[in-house]
This record gives sequence, structure tokens and C-alpha cells, in this order.
Amino acid sequence: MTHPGPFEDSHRVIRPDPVNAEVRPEALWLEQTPAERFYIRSNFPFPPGTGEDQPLRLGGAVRQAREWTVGALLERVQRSLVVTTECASNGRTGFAPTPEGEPWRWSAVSTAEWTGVPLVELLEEADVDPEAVAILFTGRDRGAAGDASGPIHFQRSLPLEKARDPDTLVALAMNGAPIPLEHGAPLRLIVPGWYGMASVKWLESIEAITQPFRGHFQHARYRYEYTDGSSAPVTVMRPRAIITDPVNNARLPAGTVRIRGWAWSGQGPIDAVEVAVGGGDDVWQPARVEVPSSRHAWHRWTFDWIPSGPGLHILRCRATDASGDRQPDHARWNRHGYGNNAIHPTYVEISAG
Ligand SMILES: Nc1nc2c(c(=O)[nH]1)N[C@H]1C(S)=C(S)[C@@H](COP(=O)(O)O)O[C@H]1N2
Ligand SMILES: [Mo]
Repeated sequence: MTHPGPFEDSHRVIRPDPVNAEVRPEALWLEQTPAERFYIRSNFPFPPGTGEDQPLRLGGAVRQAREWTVGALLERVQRSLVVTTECASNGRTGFAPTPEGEPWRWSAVSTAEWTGVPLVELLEEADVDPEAVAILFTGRDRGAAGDASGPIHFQRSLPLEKARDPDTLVALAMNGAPIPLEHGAPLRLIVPGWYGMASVKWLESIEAITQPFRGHFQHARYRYEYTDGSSAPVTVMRPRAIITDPVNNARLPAGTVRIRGWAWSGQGPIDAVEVAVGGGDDVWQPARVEVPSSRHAWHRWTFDWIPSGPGLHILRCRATDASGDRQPDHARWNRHGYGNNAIHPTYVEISAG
């Protein structure tokens, strides 16, 4: 163990160095995940901390290159959004054969309130050239990746339209406090609705580019690469519902069980969550789905279940979003194991009497 860190107490650590860690089941009971329990996904070691004098540069294909310190950004009008973020690799170990990469199980997902400056305001101040095709974001962290000869930074691009979405934020606070180092201090991008890789942590520069970006984390990773040779970029989160309580392997007394969980999708609001309690059979019954506290936050759902008797039971749930997309029994296998939104069972044991 090179870096057990404090994270062993608060998370289920997937890999200690650099730290990659899932949310523990009890932290998923909360609508907003406390910052110190939010899942952590880091490709490289955390960069050193910086202060309010850290600059954020915006350049490239713009009429007026700009630079703001963190302190200057903090003085601007801020916007707060509650956002559910899931790692594209969540559920990777559910694919067979298991793709290479961090062995994420099913809890690389969290929700937080992010506060910051809408990116579009900064882009407007810099006056992006009409020839720009995308906006590129660079994080301060770096390391060896792919076949690059030296260390590279974590870099990702966004299409102009998504970069200009008023909900795409340069965030300076998480759950009302400064962003902790592991989540991108002092400032990071937040791209609601997209899998986590788009939300670049430790943001240090923004560049308007006139050619599509083909860097490692855009082109060699975070693409669905299928066995038939086709591929597509990983973007919005697929619909998914999870059971938060009872927890897996719970032993419960006889009587009605209130099953609860969350459901989300980057493709739109959740239209339905259904529950199947019969193990192998496919009788799906509707759960009650609540309106989320914000447009980008997960929906609470509940279902009152009367167990048919004592013994082992298999509980399953599945979400359908407003685009009509429903969680599948099996997600399509892809080389790096992204986007596995397959239905995932929870096992519980009901006591006799
Ligand atoms: N600079 C930087 N940003 C990053 C990453 C990274 O390794 N470096 N990982 C990305 C991925 S894959 C995810 S899922 C989210 C995780 O954010 P979190 O650690 O705050 O949960 O950050 C994204 N932003
Ligand atoms: Mo991720």
C-alpha cells in the first residue's frame, strides 16, 4: 500500500495510488453526497494545492485572450447547481470479459451542489472566433499515459454548444465550501448530464481550438470501441436506477420493506422506474418517482414491497428516461468498459416470522 491515505475510512478504495475510490453504501442514502465521501476518480496523482492567486487562462482562437485569478472569479456573480455525476467506468466489472482499467463496481456516482461562474460568460468576454470548433480544457495534473514520450496533462474538449450551455460551470465551491484537493481545487469544470470525464478537475487553462482535439483522453480513452470496429465518443450519462436501501446482502425482518433509490440520465428527466422482486421472472412494477430537487440531480424513487415469504430475494430496478431509453439487461460490451448501465441486482434475506 503506497497511499492508503484517509480515504480508506470514508470510501471503498479501488486503487490507492493515484487514489480512485467509490462511495460507501450509506453515503448513497443522502441526496447530496458530502464532499469527503464523494467518489474520486484520478488518472494521475493529485497536483500540488494552489491559492487564490492561481491564474485561469483563456486563449487560442479568441479575439481577446483573458486571464483571471481564482480570487477574481470568486468576486463574480456565482450560480449554484445540484448535479449528479457518474464515472463512465462505473459498472466496468459487470462486463464479461472484464475490460482493463480500474475495477469499478457500482458506486462511482455522487451528487453535489457546485457553485461557480458559467463558462459561457468567460467565453463571451474572450470573444471566441467563428472558426473555433471546440473548447479545450487542461488540468494541472499530469503523468505518463498512452504512448506519449513524456508526461501529459489531463485534457478534454467540449463541443461549442455544450461549452456555451449556461449550466456548464467553472466551479469554485462544492456543497458550499471550497473544493477539496481531490475534487479539483481550487477550480474545475462541471458539465451537467455528461459522464464525469468531461468535468476537468484542477482547471488551469481553456483554449478555443479550430481543429478537433485528438489527445489521449479524448481519442484513445472515453470512446465506446465496439468489437465490430465501430466507435463513438462517450458523452451523456445513460439512464440508470440504483437501490440504496436495503443494501446488498441485508437481512431483514418479515413485513413490508420500503425499497428506495435514485435514478438519473443525462438524456433527460426520468420518466419511470420499475422494480422486479421475483428473481428470474420479469414482472416489472412501477415505483413512485419524485421530482428532483434540480434539473441535473437524481430523482428519488420508492417502492413498498411485501415479501412473498422468508428466504433469499433478488431485487432489481430499471429506469426509463424522457428520451424513451430504458436500462437494458446487458449493456453493449466495449473495449474500455464504459457506460455499463445494465440492470444490477440487490440480494436480501427475509427472516422467518
Ligand atoms: N484533471 C483531471 N480531471 C478529471 C480527471 C482526472 O483524472 N484529471 N478524471 C475525470 C473523471 S474520469 C471523472 S469520473 C471525474 C471524477 O471527479 P471526482 O474525482 O471529483 O469525483 O473527474 C474527471 N476530471
Ligand atoms: Mo470517469
